[in-house]
Amino acid sequence: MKERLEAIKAEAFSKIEEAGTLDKLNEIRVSILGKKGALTEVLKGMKNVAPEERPKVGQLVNDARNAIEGALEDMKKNLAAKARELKLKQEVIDVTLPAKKNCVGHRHPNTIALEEVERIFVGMGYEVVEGPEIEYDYYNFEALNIPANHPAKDEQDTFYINDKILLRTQTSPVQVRVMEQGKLPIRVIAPGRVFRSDEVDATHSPSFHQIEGLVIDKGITFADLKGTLAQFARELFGEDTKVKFRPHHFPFTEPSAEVDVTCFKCGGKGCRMCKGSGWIEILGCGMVHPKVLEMSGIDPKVYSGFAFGVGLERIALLKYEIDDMRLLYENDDRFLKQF
Ligand code: 2NM
Repeated sequence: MKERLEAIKAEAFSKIEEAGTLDKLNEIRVSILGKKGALTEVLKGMKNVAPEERPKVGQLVNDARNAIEGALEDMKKNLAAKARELKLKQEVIDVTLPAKKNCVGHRHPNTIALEEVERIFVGMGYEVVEGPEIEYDYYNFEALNIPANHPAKDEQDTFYINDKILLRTQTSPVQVRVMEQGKLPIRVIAPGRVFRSDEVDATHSPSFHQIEGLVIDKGITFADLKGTLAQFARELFGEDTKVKFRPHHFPFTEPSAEVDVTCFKCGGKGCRMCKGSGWIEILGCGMVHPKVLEMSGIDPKVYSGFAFGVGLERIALLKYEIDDMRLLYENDDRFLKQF
C-alpha cells in the first residue's frame, strides 16, 4: 500500500511538472483525485486493510493527497503568472504608431443657418413649431385662401398623393394648425422641408426648406412687421443692414410685400453679389388676410397679425457665398467642412 502511494505521488509530481497549461493541469487533477482517480482507487482498497492498520494507512493517503494538491496549486499559480506575463508582453502599446484620425462631424450649412435664424426669433420670444410634411389640400391651400384655380395648385408645381393629400409646398399649414388651436396671442416660427415640382438647377430643388413666421395679437400692425424684419436682418447680416419693402401679392396676406436687404458684401454700392443693384431679396411677408384668420376661427375684428416666409437654402447660399444650391445636397465632405 505504501509503495503504491509513493508511486502515485511520484507519477503525479512528474506529470504536474510537465503539464505546461492550466487545462492539462486540470486533467491531471481529475486523473488522480477525481472519482475514478488513482488515489481514490487506493481509498476504495481500504476495506482489505486490517482494521488496526486503517488509521495509519488513512493518514498516509491523506498525506499523499495533501502533497499532490499542494503541488497542483503551486503549478497553477506558476502557470497563471506565466500566462499573465505573456499577455502583457503581447499587449504592449507601440507609442510610435501613427494615431487614428478622430473625424468629428460637422453641422450642414443649412443647419447652421437654421439655428442662427431660430436663435434670433427665440430671442424675440417666438416658439419653434413643426408639422407634417404630407398635408391635406385644405391646410396647404384652402385655409390659406389659395383658390382652386391658382397656378400654385397646378400638378406641374405640386406633388399630389391624391386629390386631397399632397407634399406641403410651404410651412404655412403648420401655422394654420396653430391658429386652429385657438390659443392667443401667437408668436411662432415654423421651419421645415417643403416640396415643389421644380427642375434642379443652381437655385431650384424639388425639396428645400422654409422658415415661416406668424404673430397674432390685438393691435398688431404693419409697423410691427417692419420693425421685426428690420431687426432680423440686422442680426443676420450685420448692424448696418437696411430693409426695403416692395409691394407684392400673396393670397394669404393683405397687404403683402417682398423684402430686400442692403447687400452685405458692398454695403449697397452695387457688386457681383447683388448684381449691381445694392439690394438682395430675402423674403416675402404681409398682414394675415382676414379670411385666413376667420377660416381658422380667429375674429379679424379683434385680432390682427403678420406673417413672413424665408427660404433656408437662400439664406445659407447668401451667408456663405455659395453660388450653386446643388452643392448643399451633394454631401461632399470637402465642401461641407468649409463652413
Ligand atoms: C410667405 C409670405 C407671406 C405666411 C402666411 C401664413 C399664414 F399661415 F399666416 F397665413 N404663414 N406664412 C406667409 C406670408 C408666407 O412666404 C413667402
